[in-house]
Amino acid sequence: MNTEKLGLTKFDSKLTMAFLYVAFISLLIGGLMGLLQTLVRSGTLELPWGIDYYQVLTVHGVILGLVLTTFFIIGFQYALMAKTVGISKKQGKYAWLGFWVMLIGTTMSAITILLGKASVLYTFYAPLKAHPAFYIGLALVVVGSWIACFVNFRQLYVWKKEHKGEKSPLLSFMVVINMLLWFIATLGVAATVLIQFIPWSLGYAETINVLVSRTLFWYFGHPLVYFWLLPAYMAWYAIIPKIIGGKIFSDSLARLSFVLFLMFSIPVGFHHQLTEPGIDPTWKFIQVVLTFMVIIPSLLTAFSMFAMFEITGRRKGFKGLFGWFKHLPWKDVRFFAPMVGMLAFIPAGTGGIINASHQLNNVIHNTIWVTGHFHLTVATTVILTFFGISYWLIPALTGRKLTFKMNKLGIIQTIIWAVGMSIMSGAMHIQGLLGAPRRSSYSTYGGTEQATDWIGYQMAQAIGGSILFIGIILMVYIFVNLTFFAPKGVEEFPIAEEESDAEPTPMFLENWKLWVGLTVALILFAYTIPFIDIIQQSPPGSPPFDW
Ligand code: HAS
Ligand code: CU
Repeated sequence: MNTEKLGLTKFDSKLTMAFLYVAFISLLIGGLMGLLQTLVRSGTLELPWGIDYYQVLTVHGVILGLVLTTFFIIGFQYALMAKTVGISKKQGKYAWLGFWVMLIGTTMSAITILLGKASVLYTFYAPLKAHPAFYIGLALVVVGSWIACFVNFRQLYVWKKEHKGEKSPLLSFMVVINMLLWFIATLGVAATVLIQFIPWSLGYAETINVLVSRTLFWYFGHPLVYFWLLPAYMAWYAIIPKIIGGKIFSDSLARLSFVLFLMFSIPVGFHHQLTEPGIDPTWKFIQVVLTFMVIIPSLLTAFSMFAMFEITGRRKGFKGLFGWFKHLPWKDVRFFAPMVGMLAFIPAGTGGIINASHQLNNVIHNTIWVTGHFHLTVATTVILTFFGISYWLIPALTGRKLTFKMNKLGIIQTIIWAVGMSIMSGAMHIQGLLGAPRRSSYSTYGGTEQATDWIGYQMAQAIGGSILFIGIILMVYIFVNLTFFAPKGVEEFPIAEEESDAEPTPMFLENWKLWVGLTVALILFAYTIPFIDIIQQSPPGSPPFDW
């Protein structure tokens, strides 16, 4: 079995593949729901058999935003950890336990949604009420993912004990940062689900404190987006250089940017609640400032990507201002797909900065602009990078080869994705500026002039959505091919090396106590006083709004 040669045992490969199966099945189901939504919203389709628009929207958001991402990320991270620091048999057993807990939880929540008992969207805002099994299922997914956190922490701990005084492999450091971020963030969602939603949905509590639940949700909801982004950054920093024949630009800079993400991702949830009454504007302002701090590590990342591309190109002898750019390996899908993801992140990140600007947020909040924003970030930058990873990871795990034909199909897939998303997300951004709401089914709004302006953009979204669905079918086809049918062979697991003359990475970057301590301090600073305020000043809790 060639995967053994790559430092991945059959056992490790099976583990990661189990997570990837769930991820790609989710892609297919969730993608189909997305297509249905754009068709309904453009007025071209009425859902048959009493299926409700908001039910479809919940499946879409939960299965793509929460299930696909979490499963792909945890599976990918296990492969990175196995490859860089190793995984013991015992750790592997716990990893499987986590997988099953997550899968059982996912299935429970999925059933409630499919039965129409949980059409509450992926943010499950109170007072919309779902069946208790929906919340219990979500709690299980979180608990399962915590098992993954502790397995990853343990893996690095054991490695460190055996390699005293050495710095940890970059990718294992990044995985541990991402899992720390996830663990601290999910405490918020676990608290609201366990203390508020489950008792309330079971009928033990008559009312729910809406503002507390939303605050706890966004305490989790913003770091959630960086939990999606950081695995993509892992590939950008440490894998793409190898694919293009270069070296890691700076190990220290990469670690610093991850540490900054850990510290600044969490105390910023209020930028999703800027229009909400009940939160003191001073604290909203403070969290907006912190949001601008969390932009810095992305700017550091952009800088190191450009530097790495240019240095690699010039080293290969390509001259002129942009010679290095033209000569990047555009025909290698392992590079091309993430690169298109990076390019998309330029407008996507700019949109994020607009959202975070308090005054501008008033213009776009609750409009479909926001939907456009997150389809560029998570559904383009992140997912195209995940596809880019899949082209080498799956064959490396299954002992197969990425053939010329599949590489070409991957390039076509990427182009289809870029075109479909430009149309769909572009139309969403413009329509949002024209005031069109997000999270809403088709309506003519009584034929008002403003709503008439929106319909053309809805059509464009349906066209973009249909193109994207073709992209999804292609990607699932590639997944099946790489898993079951591609010819046997050895596919490289590309991990880049550092520049040989690089300055040594300062050891304080691995001072976990310092970083976790600062993270907790920042969270306490940003949340304690406003949270006390929210609890003390809240209006009476809300009874459920049950469909
Ligand atoms: Fe966001 C809403 C602010 C990034 C996802 N965001 C959302 C929602 C989602 C989401 C899902 O402040 C909706 C939640 C809901 O359902 O209500 N977002 C930001 C900011 C950033 C940001 C400041 N978001 C993301 C990422 C996401 C994501 C990443 C997913 C993965 N977002 C907001 C705000 C809202 C919001 C408000 C609430 C809106 C509202 O009112 O509801 C920043 O992190 C962005 C920083 C990024 C950059 C870009 C750097 C560029 C790079 C690429 C370099 C390219 C290269 C290519 C090297 C500054 C790194 C080379 C090219 C060559 C030509 C060679
Ligand atoms: Cu956010």
